[in-house]
Amino acid sequence: MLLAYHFTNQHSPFILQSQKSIEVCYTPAQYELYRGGYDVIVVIDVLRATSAMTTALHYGVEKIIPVASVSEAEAYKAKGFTVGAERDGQVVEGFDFGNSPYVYIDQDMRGKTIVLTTTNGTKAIDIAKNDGQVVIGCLNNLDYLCDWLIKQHKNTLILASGWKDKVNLEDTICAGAIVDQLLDSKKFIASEDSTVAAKFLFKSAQNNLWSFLRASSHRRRLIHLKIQKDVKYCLTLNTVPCIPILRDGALVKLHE
Ligand code: 3SL
Repeated sequence: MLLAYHFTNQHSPFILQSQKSIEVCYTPAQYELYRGGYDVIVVIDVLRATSAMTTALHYGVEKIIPVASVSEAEAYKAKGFTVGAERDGQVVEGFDFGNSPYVYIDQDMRGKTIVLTTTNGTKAIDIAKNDGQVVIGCLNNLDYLCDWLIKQHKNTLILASGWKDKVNLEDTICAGAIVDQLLDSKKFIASEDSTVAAKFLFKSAQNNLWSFLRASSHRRRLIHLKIQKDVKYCLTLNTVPCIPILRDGALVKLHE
């Protein structure tokens, strides 16, 4: 508790009754430790799922139905839906597209409903979908999302998608950037070490974000697939003023 107060409220010795929690869960594998008690769950998968979803809705896709498995995606495809599927960074054979944000920039997908399954991002959405209001975060919508979260002022969990249940650098840094803004507002408090560590990592990285993120293991994986353009896009801050929100099983653009 002492750490929490010191960490969050350096100018006041009191934790305000009205402060809400902001915490970070590093991977879907740790989610059971956090389940319950959060009103808002921010799912992030910077490379590339949540960056692609945010871009899709910003560029006019009407709805994204996220599904956890390739077999669910196949069932939608059989019904005539436009379906994207990615595993290990690559488009799954037989599907229309994978996980590149440029799909939605380069093609006109306005007004469409699409179905999407990805290695980690849609799995994270799936495990959290019944536990609170799920919204989507990434570096592309960072400030816009933080402003909205501060306005909501609710107990908030950031669920990083990681890589196959392991921690990853880009999601942790993005989580730390969100924590930093929410704590700065003085309306939130953090007490878990995962949250403190994410913020410290972001603080160490913030003036040299690109070099830090160059060390990310998933960036190296994606570079082998020759999609540097996607990586650069996903690691760029505040380019997309859009918050995807999960409503009735589909992600739609939040209209304030
Ligand atoms: O893990 C995911 O959901 C994807 O973002 C992975 S990839 O960026 O398409 O490789």
